[in-house]
Amino acid sequence: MSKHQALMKRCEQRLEELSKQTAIKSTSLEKRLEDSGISRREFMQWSAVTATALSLPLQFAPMVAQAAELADRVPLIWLHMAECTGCSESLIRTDTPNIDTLLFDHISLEYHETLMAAAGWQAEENLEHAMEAYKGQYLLAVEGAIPTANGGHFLTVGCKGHTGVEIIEETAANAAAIVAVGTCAAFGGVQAAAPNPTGAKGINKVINQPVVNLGGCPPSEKNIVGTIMYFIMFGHLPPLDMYDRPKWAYGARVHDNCERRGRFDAGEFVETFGDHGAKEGYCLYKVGCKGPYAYNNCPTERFNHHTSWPVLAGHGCIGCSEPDFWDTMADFEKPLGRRELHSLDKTADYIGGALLGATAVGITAHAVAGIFAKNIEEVEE
Ligand code: FSX
Ligand code: SF4
Ligand code: F3S
Repeated sequence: MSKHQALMKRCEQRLEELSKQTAIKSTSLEKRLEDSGISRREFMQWSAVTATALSLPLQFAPMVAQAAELADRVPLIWLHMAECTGCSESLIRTDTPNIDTLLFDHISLEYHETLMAAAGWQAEENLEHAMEAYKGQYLLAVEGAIPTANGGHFLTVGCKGHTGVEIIEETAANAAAIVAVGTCAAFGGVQAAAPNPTGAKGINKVINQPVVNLGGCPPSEKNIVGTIMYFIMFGHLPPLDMYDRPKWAYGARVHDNCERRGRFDAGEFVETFGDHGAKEGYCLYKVGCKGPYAYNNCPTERFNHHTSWPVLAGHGCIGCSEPDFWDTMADFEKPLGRRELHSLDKTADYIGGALLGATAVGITAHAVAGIFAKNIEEVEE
């Protein structure tokens, strides 16, 4: 049996198992789509696009559709730790719900502090009930970093005053899979920026279980929903990169798929915001774009229903999907390589150690070739 056939078989078995389970929600996805004016044809198109985004062959499109319909069999517990809630906003804050946001309604969302109506003791009981009723079955999504200093007391949540560390340890213990939504939950994010007084950490530094990291501050709705879809389809986490991010979403650099890449290769750069080059859509490298160091699918998947992404909006990428980006990518509006010469070695160490691993920066523009040659040497060593 080929790998492709084996994967299809695994997906079919998983979907068959799910279809035998009772739906936790009473409204079908079909009804939700109908109520929102989304046709079956549009739904099938979405399934094909989602299969492609997940790096699956197109033959998987009908299974994506079936998995979306069966999402009401999968309980989801979504926790908020130290963060800004931008990750939830990325997914839900929209005028017209699309299929990604509808799917978030359809999945059995048992607990979500921003969205649920319950508060206080009632909320606490809902969480305890969901953890008990769906022991070993629920998908746990966590948004935000975990403060660990001072016994974890920089963050307490709920009327019982449990610390973030305690809540994560307890909820993770019986989760079927754990998703760190956003750079804060994955790597600590801005909360962990130097000198990190609260000892903020990504969740995989707090618990000893596999965690899929969705880098991005915030990650796109596609990366959140796609990861949930993958879990529904296969019952386990997707293939991951060196920072435990799904390869289907974080396998290429922002720079590799950027629509301004031709400008970069031609040596056409914005020199200052608002200049002639900015109006013409020149490359933003010289005003600090960190697309050459960031791994994410922002140029292809975009944000807000595929409307835009940072570079299209006119600002460089700040590398928000990378560990420690707050410290390693600053200044956000200056290139790393344009710092004072005496700091170049340090910069290259940062890039080599924290960001690029063994992958060299493939850069051809004459204007910056010298600066990057130094970085590439360091990276390849
Ligand atoms: Fe962090 Fe998510 Fe940035 Fe905000 O909660 S990844 S600060 S967009 O919202 O965690
Ligand atoms: Fe795009 Fe930034 Fe790369 Fe320029 S440096 S091509 S703006 S990602
Ligand atoms: Fe973040 Fe850069 Fe994408 S800033 S949103 S990784 S373009």
